[in-house]
Amino acid sequence: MATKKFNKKEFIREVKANVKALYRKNLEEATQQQLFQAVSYAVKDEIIENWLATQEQYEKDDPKYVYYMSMEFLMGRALGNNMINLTIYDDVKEALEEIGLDINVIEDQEPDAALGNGGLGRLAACFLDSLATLGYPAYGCGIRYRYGMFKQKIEDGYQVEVPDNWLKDGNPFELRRPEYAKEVKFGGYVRVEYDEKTGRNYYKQEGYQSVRAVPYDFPIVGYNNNIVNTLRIWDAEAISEFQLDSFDKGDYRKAVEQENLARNIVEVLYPNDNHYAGKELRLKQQYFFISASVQEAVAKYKKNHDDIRKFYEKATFQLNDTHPTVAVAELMRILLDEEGLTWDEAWEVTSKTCAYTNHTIMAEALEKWPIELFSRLLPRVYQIIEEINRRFVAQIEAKYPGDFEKVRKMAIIFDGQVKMAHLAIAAGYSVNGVAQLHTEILKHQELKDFYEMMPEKFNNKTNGITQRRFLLHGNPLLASWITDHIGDEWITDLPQLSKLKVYVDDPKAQQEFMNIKYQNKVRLAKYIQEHNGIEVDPRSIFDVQVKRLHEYKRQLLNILHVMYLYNQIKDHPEMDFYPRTFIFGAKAAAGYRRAKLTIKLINSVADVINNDASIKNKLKVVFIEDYRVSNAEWIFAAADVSEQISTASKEASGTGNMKFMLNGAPTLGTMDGANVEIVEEVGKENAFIFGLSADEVINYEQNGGYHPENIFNSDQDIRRVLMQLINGEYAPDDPERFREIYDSLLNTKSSDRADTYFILADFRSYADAQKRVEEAYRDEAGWAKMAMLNTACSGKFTSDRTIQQYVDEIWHLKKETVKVK
Ligand code: Z2T
Repeated sequence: MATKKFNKKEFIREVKANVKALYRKNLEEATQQQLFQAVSYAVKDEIIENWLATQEQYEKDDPKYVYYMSMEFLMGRALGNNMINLTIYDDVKEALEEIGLDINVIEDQEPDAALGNGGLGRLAACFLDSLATLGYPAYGCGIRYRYGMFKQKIEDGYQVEVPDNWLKDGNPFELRRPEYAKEVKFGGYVRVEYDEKTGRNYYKQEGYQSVRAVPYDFPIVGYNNNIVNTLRIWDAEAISEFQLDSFDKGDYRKAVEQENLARNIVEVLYPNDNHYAGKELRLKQQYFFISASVQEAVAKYKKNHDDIRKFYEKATFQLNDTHPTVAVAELMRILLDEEGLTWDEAWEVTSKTCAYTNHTIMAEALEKWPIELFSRLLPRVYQIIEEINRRFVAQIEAKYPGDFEKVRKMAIIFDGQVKMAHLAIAAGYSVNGVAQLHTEILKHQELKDFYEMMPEKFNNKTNGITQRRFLLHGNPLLASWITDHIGDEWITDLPQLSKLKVYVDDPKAQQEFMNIKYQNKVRLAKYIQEHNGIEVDPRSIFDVQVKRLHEYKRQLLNILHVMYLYNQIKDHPEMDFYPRTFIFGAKAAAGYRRAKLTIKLINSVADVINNDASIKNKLKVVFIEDYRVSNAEWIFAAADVSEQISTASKEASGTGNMKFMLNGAPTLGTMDGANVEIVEEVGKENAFIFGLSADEVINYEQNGGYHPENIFNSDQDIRRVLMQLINGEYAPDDPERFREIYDSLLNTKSSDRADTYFILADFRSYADAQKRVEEAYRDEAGWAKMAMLNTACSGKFTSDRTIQQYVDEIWHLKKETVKVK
């Protein structure tokens, strides 16, 4: 099984040769960026043989593939991860040292591949890692955005978005594959022709515009198993003039339009997490990569098979939320119009191929396209969806005769809109949620009607994360400590971490464990000093909330509590208070005003508190600029406390919670998403749980009875904090600045109920839980034990387990093995 042996001399020679060939320079003259490129090409060389061997083996075995269809792949950096999975990290490190290079500096030159927003995109990346490591044939299918998630600058406390030109220096790991280019058509109209011979109607799209989809392949290296799968992301190019239909030759206006279409389509990732904006260009992006990917999947199948009616035996499409759901109709179109299947034949194939994952119950995230837009952009695909809807509605009516309510609630097309979730559920063979609680809410609340009609489709797949990136690479000190104690099998079998349980009461192990945490805090403190210019004390409690900024995630609850603590310390300077550093990291969607104002609030509170010498460094507040995958690895490793404080029922799963746990940070959180399962694994005595339950929240939402103003009136600490939002305490130059936030908590004049996310309802119990954190931390041995237990009990949350469950219960793939020649 082991990979072929690493040859240090050869590797060094290759790095030198690459610097020459790429930049006409010697090592000494090259910039760090150029050295990064040279090293990466040398590592790519190590990958290529395995990549070839894997694809050859697959070709021979003719396995079933999963196509993981996703608008987002939040990959982060590739170099470090590839070296880790090739098991050459330490070898390369040594080789580089020999020629005077620091592997950390080299790795730091690589821009993150930030082709995603947050949890959903990072989940896709973890899944690819696990698929390759477990040896399952898989393609990631997505878009090669020219600009990924924006870079965040903080200016005067406000977020400023800077374009992420991640490809500007060239991307060493990608491979352009023009031989697999596909044409994707937009607009025009559908002409129907009746064929006397076959007695069938034929549908042809005419007067359309088209773009050329050109795939770029990224290697996905399995851990120590010679397997290399492929992430295939599509770039858009203009159809060059000599490829135009003879009909269109000389049509200058059309040529220009098609060029613009190509340029716009893959230009930039929409920076919205859990929010649907309904933009036409977004639908174009969706159809663009889906049409190209489905065409490619069908073409690949047809190379070795002639009965397209058995397509589903060799391919399954996992739809990462509804964003790729147009795949349902595109597959139908190809089967009907290009492969000549009957409707029933095509439907059988499609409904045995497509499966759908739901990632949120937030209503504002639901994709509902206006018919006008949809049918104008995708006229033939729309016709097909109309027919799917007609038949589905007939099914509903047959099952619930006379119940028009059911049709109203469940139809795919209704009220002038195309409802993508309904399409995905009606057409797919599986519907899954991403944590137990989330799946229960889907079955009994959000998707109740669908669950009642087709319960067999519904299942849960609790999310997971890859320990290769978030422990082995991100926390090398802890990784090697663990390996010293229980061996290294945890790298591919995370539940083995439970073997650490025998050490949790051992004072020496406790000390070593906490010493590693301390060193990671020193590493993060340096990063904060360099990037934020704030000095933090690694001996203070590092209390961390890093995730996208969203009202339901309640960063506001956290910072209001910081304001409350500050009041306490000012009022009672003699009070015993264990020094705390509150660390935030979060990007707000560019158009999400209230989220951006919350960032300003956090930074304003930080300004006041960090510059108040009277509190003697008991409190620090840090907002880490440009939170992203690469700095996340360091942040998780350094955290003492994991803030997972969403309003119960709103966070489908969360995955950051799992990364903290793996790195030994107990959860301070609500009973929401996967927190519920984390507590189940580690025990509630090793977490700090507070707040309303999901049932209580849902009950308030459905029956009313929540009155935040009563809390405001009866709790003077809370009232004081809220008043500080509007008395200029944190905005002396403009006391009205945070009025909107104050209003959101108390005023019903906005269209929503006041305090939509139950911040006042949960404030006291949150403050109590924070108090328990402080008490627990004072007990050094007790805390060390709790931290170690979190790591030891995190085995369930590997994405290897999640992927194995997808394979066993949804995809039914067979494991491949690859021997290296
Ligand atoms: C996203 O990151 C998530 C859900 C979305 O619903 C969209 C985006 Cl961009 C459309 C997140 C969930 O909020 C989070 O709870 C979950 O852990 C993650 O997806 C992966 O399932």
